[in-house]
Amino acid sequence: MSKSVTITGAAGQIGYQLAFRIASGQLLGADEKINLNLLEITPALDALKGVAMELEDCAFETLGEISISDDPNEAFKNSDFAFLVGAKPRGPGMERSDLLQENAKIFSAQGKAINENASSDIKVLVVGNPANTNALIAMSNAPDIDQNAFTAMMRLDHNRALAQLASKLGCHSTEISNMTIWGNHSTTQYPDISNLRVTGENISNRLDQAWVKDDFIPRVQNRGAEIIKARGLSSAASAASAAIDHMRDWSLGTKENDWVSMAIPSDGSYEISKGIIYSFPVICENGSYSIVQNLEINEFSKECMEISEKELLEEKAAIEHLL
Ligand code: NAX
Repeated sequence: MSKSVTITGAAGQIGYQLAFRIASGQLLGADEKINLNLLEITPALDALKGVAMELEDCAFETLGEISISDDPNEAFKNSDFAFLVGAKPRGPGMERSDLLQENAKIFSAQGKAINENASSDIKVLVVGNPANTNALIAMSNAPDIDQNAFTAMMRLDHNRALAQLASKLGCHSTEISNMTIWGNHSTTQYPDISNLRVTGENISNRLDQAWVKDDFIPRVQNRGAEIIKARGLSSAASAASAAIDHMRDWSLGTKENDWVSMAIPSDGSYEISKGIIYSFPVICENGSYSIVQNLEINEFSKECMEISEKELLEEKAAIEHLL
């Protein structure tokens, strides 16, 4: 058996990490052959050729064929998994609405190409920002594909939260479970510790609430900027790692007694408006995800969840004409 994996923006920072980790079997394990379809814009095709040459030079046991292209119709042909990483970055003097419009063009074309060419049970993860709204645009342009196939990445935020908590609590991140990030992949996201467990025990009441509100939440919300300040470049290896975590768990299932955060089409759960791609706590089983229901939402959480919902509704309004 082999699976076809498409990576867009494959010559970029995240793409360069992602392609090698996927090709080496870190997405689906050592028994599954991976064919890689790499998409770039025309001026980056030479660089992409170099990436393909390096992939060949790794002689990975799990890597089948590699194809490179600047044509989305080719790159999404029979695709089983699509990582939509390539996006237009914010240029000098560019307003947020311009950024939304520019990316809307890219993601509507890619949505159409997925609709026409991909495997009917493709799984799509949008990483390129503004990720949630880009996912909404791609989904709206792919009417023949199940809407739930379109997701956006919150796993980096989820993992960042686990790392901060592990450091505060003096434990390993794998001992922490039931963390949730609600909302948009932006600074309005809400990292929610209300259900947090350490080695199975609920400890949310034991965390200093001032630390949670004044330190932890803003730190997770602004971790991207902190990395840029330190590294001079935005997060890349951690973003690629989170993208693999997202797809792997979606395909192979989440850990028992735990959940993960994924931005998915809202079905109205927790009174979040339908028609936006919003991050919820989800459990994955047999290749699909479901929202964890009946969690208690206190006043503070409700307020934070609504702020991020409002931002996503505003983003949607700015590109409504393209849906
Ligand atoms: P880079 O600028 O290094 O790479 C992007 C690549 O995409 C470039 O090689 C570019 O040529 C290509 N590209 C642009 N338009 C394309 C198109 N229409 N088709 C195919 N390829 C195209 O950026 P990188 O650091 O890799 O980041 C990629 C995206 O991820 C950015 O939008 C970034 O903001 C976003 N991020 C999202 C995160 C998330 O958690 N959702 C976290 C990390 C990252 O910041």
